[in-house]
Amino acid sequence: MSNERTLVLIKPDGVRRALIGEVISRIEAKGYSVVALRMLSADRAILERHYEEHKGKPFYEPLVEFMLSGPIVALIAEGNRVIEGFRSLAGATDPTVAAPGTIRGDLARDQGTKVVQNIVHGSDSPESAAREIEIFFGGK
Ligand code: IDP
Ligand code: MG
Repeated sequence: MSNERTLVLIKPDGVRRALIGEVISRIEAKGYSVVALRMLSADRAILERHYEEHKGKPFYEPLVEFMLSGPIVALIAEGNRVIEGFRSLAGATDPTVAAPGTIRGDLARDQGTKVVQNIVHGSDSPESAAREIEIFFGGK
């Protein structure tokens, strides 16, 4: 469907490194539309909801702490197959092996931290997208 939507987060490492424009440029250059955008300092409650599938994993607490370490940008990107398409733009979770040409492959590397710092989050399914868009853009 042409109005498919995904939730993208520019994580604190991306904001600190002044890559907001770079990430948004890649989304727009690919042809997707940015239909909502906000910058925020997430609180623990919002991050626990967002990352609930990872609760109990060894990187969960470092992940939440990392996401609390500075402001983030949340945006909704829209377009046909944007969920899959943004995951493709983002590249593999591990930036060391993420393909060159992807956001993570071009702009991130292993920093030796407990949690992988990889610039962006993108929803992984229509169900995740709906749930995550509600968390960051619902009800206010
Ligand atoms: P994704 O962001 O590519 O969808 P997920 O498996 O959903 O990857 O993990 C969420 C985030 O948790 C990742 O983007 C990364 O920051 C971190 N992460 C995932 N797996 C590991 C790991 O094995 N070690 C350290 N951090 C990880
Ligand atoms: Mg994920």
